[in-house]
Amino acid sequence: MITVLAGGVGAARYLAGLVQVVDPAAVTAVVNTADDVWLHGLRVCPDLDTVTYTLAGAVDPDQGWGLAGETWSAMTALARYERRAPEGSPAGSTWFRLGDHDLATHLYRTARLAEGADLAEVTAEVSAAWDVRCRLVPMTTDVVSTRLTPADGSPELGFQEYFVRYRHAVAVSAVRFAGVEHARPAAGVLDAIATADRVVVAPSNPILSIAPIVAVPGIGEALAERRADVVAVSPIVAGAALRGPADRLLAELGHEPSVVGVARLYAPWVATLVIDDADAGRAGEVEAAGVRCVVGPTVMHGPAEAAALAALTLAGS
Ligand code: FO1
Repeated sequence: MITVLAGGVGAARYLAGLVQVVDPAAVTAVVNTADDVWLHGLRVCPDLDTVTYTLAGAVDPDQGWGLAGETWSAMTALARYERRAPEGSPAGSTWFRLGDHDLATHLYRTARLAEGADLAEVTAEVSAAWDVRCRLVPMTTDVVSTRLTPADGSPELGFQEYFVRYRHAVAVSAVRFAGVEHARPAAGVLDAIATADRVVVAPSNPILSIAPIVAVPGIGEALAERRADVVAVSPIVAGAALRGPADRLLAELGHEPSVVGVARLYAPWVATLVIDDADAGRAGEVEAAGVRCVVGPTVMHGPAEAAALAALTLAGS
């Protein structure tokens, strides 16, 4: 059994590689939900949906999120009302684009949650509807929301405002996960960590995607207990994030934006870090941080490289 801690696009591509080299039924993905957002009365879970659509072979390959061949009629129609919404009302806002077909997922999820189902049940239903054979589990069924403090003193931002509305161009002085102190791991999460042959930390943003999962009370402790079997893939290659703001955020929050910074951050609960060939010269510093270092090709240009990376993370298990 393999358990994977997963954020969005990088994790989804890693998982698509993993299911080429192991039986999908042996894989559990514990997925970040702290970038979830409520829009137009709907619960949107971007990381869960990105993983689902990618494993279903239905994701938009260029964006890495949303559905291939998507249409945008609802967003176009909504824009008519956006112009009429009172000042300060988010009603009708279109800065976060929900495709017509993707909307069906949010309609279904929101309806089931309103009926009293929890997010873990709904996630299982949604992934089954897409014929995904891995088990996808939200990190928690409680509400946890990433909030970012802009360095210029302006008001705190929700994750998607920071990420999408302001295109992560805002310098940040602090990140918190509102509600995490009262959150409980979703059913099956602790067991999946405790019983896995290997736990893999996917190449996801350490601050925005992995830290919220580890911050759920009980999950960080469970990982530390399995430390010897926890392998992470660095999302930082040659000092830069392959996508998104991970490198800038690490620096803004006082961490070195490099494989060494990632190793220091993960060291309490990760025994092995997989770094890219481009960073081979820093393997000694990774090991000096107390983390065994494996060097290899980590950049997933396509399915073949994703499968090879997955095999590298499982080597020796
Ligand atoms: N990312 C964007 O850059 N712009 C969008 O309008 C946008 C909409 C969106 C809708 C559904 C969904 O599942 C993901 C969406 N994303 C969008 C991606 C999302 O912001 C990121 O994948 C994650 O939250 C970061 O992991």
